[in-house]
Amino acid sequence: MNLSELQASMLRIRLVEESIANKYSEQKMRCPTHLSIGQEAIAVGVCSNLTNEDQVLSTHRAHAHYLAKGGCLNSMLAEIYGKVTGCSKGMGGSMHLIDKSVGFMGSTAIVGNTIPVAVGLALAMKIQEKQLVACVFFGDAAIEAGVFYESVNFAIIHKLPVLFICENNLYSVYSGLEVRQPKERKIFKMVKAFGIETNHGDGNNVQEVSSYVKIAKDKILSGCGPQFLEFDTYRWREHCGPNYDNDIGYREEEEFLEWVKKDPLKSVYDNKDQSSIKEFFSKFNEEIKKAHQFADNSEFPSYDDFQHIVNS
Ligand SMILES: Cc1ncc(C[n+]2csc(CCOP(=O)(O)OP(=O)(O)O)c2C)c(N)n1
Ligand SMILES: [Mg+2]
Repeated sequence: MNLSELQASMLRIRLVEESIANKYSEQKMRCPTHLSIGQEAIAVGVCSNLTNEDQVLSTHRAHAHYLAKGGCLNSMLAEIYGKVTGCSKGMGGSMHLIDKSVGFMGSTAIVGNTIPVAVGLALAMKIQEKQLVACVFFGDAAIEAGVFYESVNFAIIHKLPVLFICENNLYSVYSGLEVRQPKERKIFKMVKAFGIETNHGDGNNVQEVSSYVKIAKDKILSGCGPQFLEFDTYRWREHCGPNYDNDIGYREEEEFLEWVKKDPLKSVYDNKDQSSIKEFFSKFNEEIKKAHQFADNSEFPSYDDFQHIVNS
């Protein structure tokens, strides 16, 4: 992807998430919703290097990953509206997205939970001698879960084709890294000590993310084993929900404003009046409006739909 394609993909994700935030108070979307506004460059920079057959796993904050991998927007919004046309038949909500047709293998609410699943998928790829990569996104808090260590260790020992992507947005809900980990610790350095190649970059610079991922993916496919990348970024809105929450005391407005200056979409918003960029805004806004209408007009799952899932 060239720069304008990367920017367009980030803008589409931003506008989708802003539409969710703007419409959330209508009370038609009733599931918890974790927005990744401000973090779009990692999803797009990573997924722009993946093929349809490469597989991706994600977290509770999954919208950007799902969309960047090519997941169907109608099915995502219908899922958030709890409708049967949703990607999990309306029974999973925002945190349980899946679109296997594009290699988006799922997201779950339990922190760290999808890391071993990615390792398992990579083991299958290796056994079947496929030239593919399994990529798993997780936050800075997931490295505090025991399963992270077991999974990375297994992937190293078996030289599995896994790309571990740590989105370090400095917080786990309301707890900053400074109250969770020793001050001097750098995540990518600690993980390197396990015996895996790691790297660290600016997660708000889509081209930088993309170039680190390209190198890491080439290494995986040439048989060097798993790779771990940590990218710095910042979540703009509250941990869960559509609002800003800088007033509640766990982080400072100044810190937030510093990160807003580093908006991954800065160049797009700075040129918003240019006709080519205006076209992107209107095209995506139209698509998003229709997707909300699709979700709103769809049916809720029936008891039979539920029984079908339970029994299948
Ligand atoms: C095993 C487990 N522990 C706690 C929670 C509650 N919880 C949900 S999201 C979250 C924070 C996750 O932080 P991070 O992994 O850094 O992702 P971010 O929300 O910052 O994107 C926590 C603690 C959970 N879902 N699962
Ligand atoms: Mg975090």
